[in-house]
Amino acid sequence: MLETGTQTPSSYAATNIQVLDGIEHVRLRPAMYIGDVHSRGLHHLVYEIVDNSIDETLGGYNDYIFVALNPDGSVTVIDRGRGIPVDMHPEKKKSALELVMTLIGAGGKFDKGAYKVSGGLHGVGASVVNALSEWCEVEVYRDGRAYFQRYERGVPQGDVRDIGPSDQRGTKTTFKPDHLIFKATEFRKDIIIDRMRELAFLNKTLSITVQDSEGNEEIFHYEGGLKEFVQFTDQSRIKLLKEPVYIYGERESTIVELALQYNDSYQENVFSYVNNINTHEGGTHVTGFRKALTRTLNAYAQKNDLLKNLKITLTGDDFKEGLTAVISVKVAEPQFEGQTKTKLGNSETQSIVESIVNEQLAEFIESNPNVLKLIIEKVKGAAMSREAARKAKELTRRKSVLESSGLPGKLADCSINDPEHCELYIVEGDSAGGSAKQGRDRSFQAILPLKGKILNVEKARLHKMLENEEIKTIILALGTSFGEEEFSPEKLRYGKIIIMTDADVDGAHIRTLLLTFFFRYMRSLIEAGKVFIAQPPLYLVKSGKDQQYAWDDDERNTIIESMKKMQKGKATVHIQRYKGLGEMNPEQLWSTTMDPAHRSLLQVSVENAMEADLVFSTLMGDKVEPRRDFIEKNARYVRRLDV
Ligand code: 0RA
Repeated sequence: MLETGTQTPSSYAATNIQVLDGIEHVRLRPAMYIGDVHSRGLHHLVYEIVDNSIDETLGGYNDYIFVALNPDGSVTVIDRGRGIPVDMHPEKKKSALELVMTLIGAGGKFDKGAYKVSGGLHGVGASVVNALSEWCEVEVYRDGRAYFQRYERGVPQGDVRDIGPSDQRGTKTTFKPDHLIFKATEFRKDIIIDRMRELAFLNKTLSITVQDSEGNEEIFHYEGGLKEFVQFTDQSRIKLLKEPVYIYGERESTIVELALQYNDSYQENVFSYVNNINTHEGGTHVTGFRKALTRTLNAYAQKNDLLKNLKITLTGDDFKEGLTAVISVKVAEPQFEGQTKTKLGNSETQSIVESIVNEQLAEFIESNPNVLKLIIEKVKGAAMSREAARKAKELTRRKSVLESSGLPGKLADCSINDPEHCELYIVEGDSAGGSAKQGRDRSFQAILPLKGKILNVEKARLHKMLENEEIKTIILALGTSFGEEEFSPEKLRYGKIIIMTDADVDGAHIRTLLLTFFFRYMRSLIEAGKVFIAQPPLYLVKSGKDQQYAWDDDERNTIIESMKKMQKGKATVHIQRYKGLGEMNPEQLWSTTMDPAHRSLLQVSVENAMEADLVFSTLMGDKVEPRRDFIEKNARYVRRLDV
């Protein structure tokens, strides 16, 4: 375009319009940028800012991140990187800092090195956080000076200012999420800590300090990196190897890091990351790892004559039992695929991972023959039980469980057929089941009473589970079938699966058993938001004809107070504590816990698969000590059991 002296919208004015348009769009459609405006999106703001500091770390310029949850609801993130540049952009006539903070999508304009993350929702940049904040302040420490700029709802409140000398280096960002945008504005320390711990495991040179609003600090720094990650994940399990196997390699600008351990459980836990992003759906890096693991271990087992008495060949699945592994790759241009954009698609990554793991695992085995023996023993056990299960299956068992078209006799099904609108209540005990059957709206609510405790799936192999009556009943009622290949979530007969147990220790245990089952074997139902926990009231407070339900102690006390005030202190208030669902009559159960117009349900979500795995392995595993510790530490939170 020709520049003429009379051209009116100067490039300065043009950037301003661009900025305001950009900010307006982010504020109008926040979900497009950060996923949602609830707790998840809120915490995403912190990750966005921290991601920039992580980029500096990946470039080799930073080894420290400080995250503070401030008492006023704002968050501060500090790093010791190079500091966001502050010099004037020659055309836009604005400080680079201002552009980074206000131009939507400007973050990518700077060369942040080869490992700029470009996946899914990540990497939208500081400008989006800024636009969604009531206010935001940035300080940059560079070249012996400190610089400052403040923004309100994304708009600069003055130019970038030099605020004096500084002997530091780095960037400090403080922002307060806008309550006009966010439905939830309270940060949860545990959620922040989970992610910061994960980042510290994934970047072993990094030290991350998290400070809560009371000033308590926790430092996350793991010199062992992924090795310590695996140890942390397996803390409640009995380990097979003294130390995790650790592999590191670089090829064609791809970095591959991996740690693995075997434990005495039957579950497999593989966590995978690409550029620090959890790839829930796996992808080529995971495929490459599995192929190399199976191939190398198999080859060495043959070579060392460890399979001589085995009449069947080992399959990839046999190597999964009791495996815990974390694989982390750094890829220059990751291609993310899959439903949630968390599956790596780069085909070259598969062969790079495969060859690095093949080579290094071989080297490791050569110098640690005992480790090979231990693993192969375990894998042979898996293979033999697979064979036993296959034979048992052939003997009709599988047919009766999974292919019979009938519904379980105990199920009181609903009358409409549209799964979208149907609900399945899984209820503890026959008496509560009876109340639920009478109280329900039978058009769309089905009731499945459970006898007692279901099997602890954390300690059982697949074919054992199919012998368990309660588990069979649940699978049949759901209609989804079950097992790695057979599970068909699209056949689910209900839109909501609601777990309804007593408000006592046994109830909590049964609920945890059921959640363990769903988490380990039907996780996609949880991920699709289909699993819920019913919330029966804890108290019935009565005074004369007035009666009200309370869901916790605070609510109970408020009700008591208000009843006394109405009736001027003369009232006798009667409080009934519900221990079991069976203490409620069908009408009460309906009106408090099952009626969609009045009930409240907890939706079960897997915020963090690693953390959820830890909870289940601790609560349901073999080791007693960690379980006791865990229960003591978390006793205060049991009311909010969100996985
Ligand atoms: C672009 C270029 C340079 C640094 C950064 C961005 C940077 C951004 C953030 C955000 C948070 N912390 C950060 N640290 C650095 C390098 C400029 C140079 O060459 O010095």
